[in-house]
Amino acid sequence: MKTVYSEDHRLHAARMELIEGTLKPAVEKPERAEIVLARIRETGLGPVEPPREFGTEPLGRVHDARYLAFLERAWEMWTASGRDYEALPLVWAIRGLRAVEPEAIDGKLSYFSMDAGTPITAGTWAAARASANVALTATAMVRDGARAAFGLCRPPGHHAAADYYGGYCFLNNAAIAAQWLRDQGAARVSVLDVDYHHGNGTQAIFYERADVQFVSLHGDPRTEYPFFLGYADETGAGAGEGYTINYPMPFGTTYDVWGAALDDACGKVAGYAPDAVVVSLGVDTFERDPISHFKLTTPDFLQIGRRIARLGRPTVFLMEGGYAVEEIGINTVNVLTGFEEEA
Ligand code: OKP
Ligand code: ZN
Repeated sequence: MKTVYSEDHRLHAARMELIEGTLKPAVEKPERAEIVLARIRETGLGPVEPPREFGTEPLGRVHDARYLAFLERAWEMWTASGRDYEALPLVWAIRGLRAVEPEAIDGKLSYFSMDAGTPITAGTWAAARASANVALTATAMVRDGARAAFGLCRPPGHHAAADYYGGYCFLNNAAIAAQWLRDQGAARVSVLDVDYHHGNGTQAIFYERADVQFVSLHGDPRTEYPFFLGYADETGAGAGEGYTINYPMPFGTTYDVWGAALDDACGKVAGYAPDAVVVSLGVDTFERDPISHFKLTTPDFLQIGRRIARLGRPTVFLMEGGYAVEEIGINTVNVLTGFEEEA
């Protein structure tokens, strides 16, 4: 299958990230995408192509205009107020406080974010735009008849909602892709999120809709980020009732349990009969991922690809997380080659 890749992801390179109470070198770093790209070239998975420019219209179909305006100007406002290091928020409109957009950039960072672990840098907006174009270009390949395509997105997207960023995500690439497919005439689209973390942003965007199904396998939010979404009793609301399906699993989960959940999830996708499937492909379920707690092994990732292929649907794979830099290439490409073997 073809891969879509842009070097512009390098424009987003945070030095430090607030994690576990300390500033540490960022784990969501450019090497991640470069190692996946190197593995694609090494295995001969298929051609690597640059993204096309889709403009801001497809972003506005998913994200609020005020949020996009904030993202575009955040760095400029941050540096205009005298700072030249990465921007982080520090206070949130928790219960009882007023959720109104402040004037000052420090307040805006808080208003439009969900955590303090997602730095904004000089190139964040450009990199996030390129990442969305990567997703859309891969999606257009599938719309045009390809069985599958891989968007090597960075930064990732699934924690970003209509009007907030977080979890290393700014624009929700999978949601933008799914919405674009709908706007291109697909009747139903499934988003299958296999990243270790719950895709809270994608869920929130489609929660009250029946035209995009959201199915996610992830670390139980009782004990894992993003903590405040991803429970099994979240099943959609209103017209969307029944179209969100969550499989939270405990620390230590191995492929016997995870693969059974994937099998069940694929049954739900097949029952929905989507015109296309968007896979939020995180490989942070890997046993040696530095920030995660599942125990999938390198060969397990081949099985994931094979199972998804058996859905027999046009499929867009979009890169989300995965931080074991040594193995991220082999594990990601294993999903894609597993898919191709079975397709
Ligand atoms: C992004 B993606 C772990 C801190 C986690 C945020 C994780 C974002 C993951 N102790 N901080 O879903 O891979
Ligand atoms: Zn993740």
